[in-house]
Amino acid sequence: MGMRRWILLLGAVLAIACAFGCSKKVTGLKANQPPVTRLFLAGPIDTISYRVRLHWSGDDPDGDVAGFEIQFQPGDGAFVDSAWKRTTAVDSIFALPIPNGAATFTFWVRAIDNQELRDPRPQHLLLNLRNRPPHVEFINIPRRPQGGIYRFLPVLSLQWSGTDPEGANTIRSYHLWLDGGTFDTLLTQSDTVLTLRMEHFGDVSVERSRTVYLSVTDEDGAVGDTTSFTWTVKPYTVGSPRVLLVDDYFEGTDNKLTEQDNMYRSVVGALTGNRYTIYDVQDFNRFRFSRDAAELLRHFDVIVWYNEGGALPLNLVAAVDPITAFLDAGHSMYLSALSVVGQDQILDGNFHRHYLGVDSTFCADVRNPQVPDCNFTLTARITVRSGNPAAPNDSLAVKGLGNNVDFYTTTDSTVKELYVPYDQAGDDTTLNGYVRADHVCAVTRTLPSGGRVTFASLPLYKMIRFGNRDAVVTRLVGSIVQNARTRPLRTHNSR
Ligand SMILES: [Ca+2]
Ligand SMILES: [Ca+2]
Ligand SMILES: [Ca+2]
Repeated sequence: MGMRRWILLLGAVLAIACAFGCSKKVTGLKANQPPVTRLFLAGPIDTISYRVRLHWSGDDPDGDVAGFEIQFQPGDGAFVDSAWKRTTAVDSIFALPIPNGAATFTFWVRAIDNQELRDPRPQHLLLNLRNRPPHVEFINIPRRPQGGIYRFLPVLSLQWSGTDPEGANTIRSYHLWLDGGTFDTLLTQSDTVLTLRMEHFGDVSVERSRTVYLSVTDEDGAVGDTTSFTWTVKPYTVGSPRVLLVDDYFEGTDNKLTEQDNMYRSVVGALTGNRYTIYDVQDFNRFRFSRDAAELLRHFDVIVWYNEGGALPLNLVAAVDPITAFLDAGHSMYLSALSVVGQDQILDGNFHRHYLGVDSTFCADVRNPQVPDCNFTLTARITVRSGNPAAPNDSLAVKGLGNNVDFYTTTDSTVKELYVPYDQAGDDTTLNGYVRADHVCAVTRTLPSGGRVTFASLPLYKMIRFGNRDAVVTRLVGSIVQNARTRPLRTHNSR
C-alpha cells in the first residue's frame, strides 16, 4: 500500500493569525532562527480508528510560521526528504489505508518560517490504527416452495445488506459477478438491489447451474468475505415469434403434469415446432418482483398463460403492469383462468376493462346483482356456443361437470365474443334465469397497439364431449401466435 494513499479528508484551515505566532519579532543582523514545531493528538494514544484527527502548531523566535510540511511513514519509519507535503492547515482528519485489520504509521510534521527555513527537528507521533472489514449478505433470497435448489428463467433480482463495524456509511462499494465471467460490476454503497438481465447470463439456451458472487469493500480498502448464491437457470428457447408458456396451474406438491398441463404443452409445442419457453410456476415459484416480470417479458412476443383451476392465478398480480406494457407495445397474450373475473377479482378494473374486455358491472347472477359471483357449473346439458357464425361446429361441451365458470358481460364494441352460453336442453336448473344472452366466457380483442388478447374464463381442458377440444384450443392460441407472426417484430423495451 503506497503511502501516497493517505487522504487529507478535512483541510480544516484554522489559519488565524495566532496559529502562526502572534507578534512580529524584529529580525536583526543575526542569522534567521528556525521555527519550532509542536504536535498533539486528540484522544488517547492506544489503538485508534483509521480516521484520526491530528493537531499541530509552530512558533518562530524571530519571524512568523508560514506553513508546515507533513508526511506519514509506515511503522515507526523515519521521515523521507522527498515525501514532505506542504500545507497551511494545523488540524486535519486523516483516513489511512488499513485493509488488513491493524497497522502502525508515523506522522511527521515540521514548521516553515517566513524565510522558508524548516524546523531541523521535525515532530513525530506513532499511531496504532485499526480498521475492521465490512460484511455483506444476500437478503430475501429466492426459494423453491417445495425445497431444493431454486430455479428460474435467466432473470433474477438480488438484494443484499452490508454492514461495517465502523458504520454502514463507511462502505465504499460492492462487487457483484456471475461465474463464467458473463457479468461483473462494481456498485456504490447505495446500490443494494440489482436485476440480472438475460444478457448477463451468456448462453441461456440450455439449463445451467449458476453462481453469483458478492463482496464488499469499505472506504479504507478492507474487503469483507465473499458471499454467493447458486441456483439453476432454466433455458430460454424461442422460435419466431418468441412464445412464453406460463403454466400457472398446479395441484398437490409433486408437480405432476395435469390434463391442462399436457393440453397446453401439446398445443403450444405443435404451433411453435417445440420452440417455446416454459415458465412452470409451481416449479420456479412466482415472480418475486414486478421488475423481474418486466425483464422477462422483454424477450417475448407472445404469452400463453393458463390456470384453469379454482385457485387464484396470483402470479398474474406481480406481472400485471409488465403485461400491460407488453400489450401496449403491440404484443399478444392468451389468458385462460377461472378466477380472474368476479368476487375474487385480483386484477384491477382498468386491466379487466381495457385488456380483457370485461365490463366493470360484470354480474352473472341477474337475480342478485349485489353479489358479483360468476361461478357457474356447466353440466352436460349446457353447450358453450361458438360466437363465430362461420364456425358453428366449434361449440364446446363438458363431459361431466365444469365448475367455477365465470360468465360476465362486456359492452366494449371492440371485443369479439368467442364463446357464449347456450342452454341446449332448455331446462337446466343451474343456468336458467342466471346467465343472459349477452354473457360471455371467452373473448378476443385487438388492441389499439396492434397486439391481441384472448381471454377465456372456462375450463377448456374439460370441454371434451364433442371431441373438438384440442382443435378449438389450437385455433384460439394459434390466432394469438399468428397475430404476432404476421406483425413485424419489434424490440419491446420495458425500460
Ligand atoms: Ca525564523
Ligand atoms: Ca471498516
Ligand atoms: Ca402445472
